Amino acid sequence: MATSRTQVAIIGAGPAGLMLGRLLELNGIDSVILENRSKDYVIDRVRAGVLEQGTVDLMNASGIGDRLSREGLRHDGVWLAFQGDRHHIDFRDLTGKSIVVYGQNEVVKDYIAVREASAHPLHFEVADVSVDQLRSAAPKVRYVKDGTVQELSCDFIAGCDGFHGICRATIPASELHLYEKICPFAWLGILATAAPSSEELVYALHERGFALFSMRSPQITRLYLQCLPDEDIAQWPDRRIWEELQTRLETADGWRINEGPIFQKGITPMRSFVADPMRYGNLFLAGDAAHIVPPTGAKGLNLAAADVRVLAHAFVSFYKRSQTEELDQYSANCLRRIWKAQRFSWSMTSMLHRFSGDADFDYHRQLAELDYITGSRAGMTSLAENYVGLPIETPIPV
Ligand code: RFL
Ligand code: PHB
Repeated sequence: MATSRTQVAIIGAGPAGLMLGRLLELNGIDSVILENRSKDYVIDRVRAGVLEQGTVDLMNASGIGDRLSREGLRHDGVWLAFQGDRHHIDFRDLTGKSIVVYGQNEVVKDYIAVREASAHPLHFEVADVSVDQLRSAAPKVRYVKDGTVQELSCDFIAGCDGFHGICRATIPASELHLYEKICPFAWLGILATAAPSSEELVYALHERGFALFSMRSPQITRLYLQCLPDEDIAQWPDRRIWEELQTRLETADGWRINEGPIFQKGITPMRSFVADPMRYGNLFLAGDAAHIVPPTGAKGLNLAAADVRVLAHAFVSFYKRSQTEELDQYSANCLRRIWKAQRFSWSMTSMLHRFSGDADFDYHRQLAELDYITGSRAGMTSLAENYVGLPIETPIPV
């Protein structure tokens, strides 16, 4: 068995692990990132698209903002569509802030490039990752790389290995409180080569269910529609997808989505999930390893970035000033923000989806909620300030 040592072992090369590795590197703290998938798989995985200002600021401060500022699409608002009308929520006017549309895979690509240009290791395709001695001052990570068993000793482990990772699963059940709510529906998402037909996102509630119009670039449209959680994608040929999207999204002002060849299709189950606390001994959980939100509020990637900002700040304060208070407060500090994001994501999800067996009463209540939100400056401001991202107190540690 080969042995080695680092200061922080990071499990997972998704946004959380990569962003953390970069912040540590900029502060002269050593880390090793271990990822069980291949580089291509990690880059090609299609996921989030909306970055809050706080996430954009983190990328800029990390020296990863060049392509983002060239190719990211700044959006100053979104549309809410129901009963054939589109209503604009003007973020800029209501909050002074905007969001940026830039694919998560582009974020990951940019971070991988800068990590690979650094002297800090990032290992893809490692197998059998396990973590041990978590309550000791020298936790261990074991893994297999190129057929050799490796043991990595460290001061801390950052569990950035997503919802299905091994880090959270290693914590004794008696030490964690898990909160979970499974949604009774899923999203069918597509990417199509078609110019976006609106400059901003459109969230729609239709009698037949939710639909979302989004984009990735001036040439690529991203669309979602609510479907059953056990839906068979084979039942959704392209023509059926377009017909359903057109029906749910069309508005009386004549707005229609542009169609084009579909080159990616997938079904995403939806849940809300929180693990509390986000720490066990010297293992710290960050991002989807600790929490999941339904994607309706576009919060998952942004929450991962916020966790990592707080965690990196706490590591810097430990290594530079020998202080442990921030590490001790990490979980409570993040969970306050996470529960607010859960609240917002759930309110968007419940306002915009048809629940199976919904009585007419509920549908009309949802329409009234949309009517209230879009007709009241207070309602619009509440949605806008949550959507653009609540302020993060912890400074970016660079
Ligand atoms: P990730 O991205 O899941 O990365 C975890 C990484 O860990 C690896 N891994 C392991 N590595 C080593 N050993 C093991 N045993 C391992 N087990 C797992 C995995 O291969 C992976 O590379 O978690 P992270 O970094 O916390 O990032 C979270 C975000 O990916 C996620 O919250 C967002 O994608 C959620 N999300 C959205 N978030 C937003 O902020 N805005 C959006 O617009 C938005 N839209 C979305 C979304 C998620 C979606 N899906 C598919 C779930 C839209 C969709 C459709
Ligand atoms: C996306 O573009 O993938 C996207 C946008 C907004 C959401 C979820 C996903 O709420």
